[in-house]
Amino acid sequence: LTKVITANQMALFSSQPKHPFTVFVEGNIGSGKTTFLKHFEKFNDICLLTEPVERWRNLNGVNLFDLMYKNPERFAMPFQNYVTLTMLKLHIQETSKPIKLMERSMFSARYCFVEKMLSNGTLHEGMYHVLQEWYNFIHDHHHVQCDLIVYLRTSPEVAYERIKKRARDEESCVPFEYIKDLHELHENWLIHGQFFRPAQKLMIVLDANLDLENINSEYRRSELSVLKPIM
Ligand code: DGT
Repeated sequence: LTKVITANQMALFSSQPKHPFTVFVEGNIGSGKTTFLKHFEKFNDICLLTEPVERWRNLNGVNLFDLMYKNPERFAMPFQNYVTLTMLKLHIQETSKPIKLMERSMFSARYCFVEKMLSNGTLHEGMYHVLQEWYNFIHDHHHVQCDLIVYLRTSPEVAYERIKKRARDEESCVPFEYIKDLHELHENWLIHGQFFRPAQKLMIVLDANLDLENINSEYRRSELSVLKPIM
């Protein structure tokens, strides 16, 4: 079979950078990742990839996200499995834009959430090891680009207040302790080097405790680094 490629498709293929400059936006729940991504909507050269929460909420009519919070012993494992798949799809998603800005990554799922689930007993050791095997397999067989990490650093108190204020249904049962532990896990991973951190030399840490009125100057502080390929 001969595949006919139109002139437009040819132009698209040749203009696709193989590995766009890729930025992961990381930070605790409630640190303002979504607002950060919105700040960059005005730049045409950026492919913005928000976290697939809506897909976790509706997997053929099943709200896996809610089940993970309400019945973690039973649903943490399938949930993390699905998070891995949906994040991997974003990691390998191609774009013709020179910059790819992603909300979170497979790494925060692995080094923050999965670690937390192991330590609080939600994930049985056996399940944990199955997930590790998947992460190692992906690491060995897929190229996961990362050129820069933007860490939106908050205190757990501020993150918790924001979570309470926005009041997502599924998160109503999240206790302060969970947010505090997730904060420590982000710190251990991103600041203290406990786990592998992609883009070893390039990370910007922003003060994400600032309120909406004052956070813009922090966001602007990151523009030079995020927009580096097109400056
Ligand atoms: P933002 O904009 O910084 O306030 O961020 P959020 O809260 O919109 O996004 P994120 O990724 O911090 O969290 C969304 C929800 O999904 C939150 O309830 C935590 C949960 N979540 C995200 N990734 C994972 C994961 O890998 N495992 C588990 N158990 N939960 C996750």
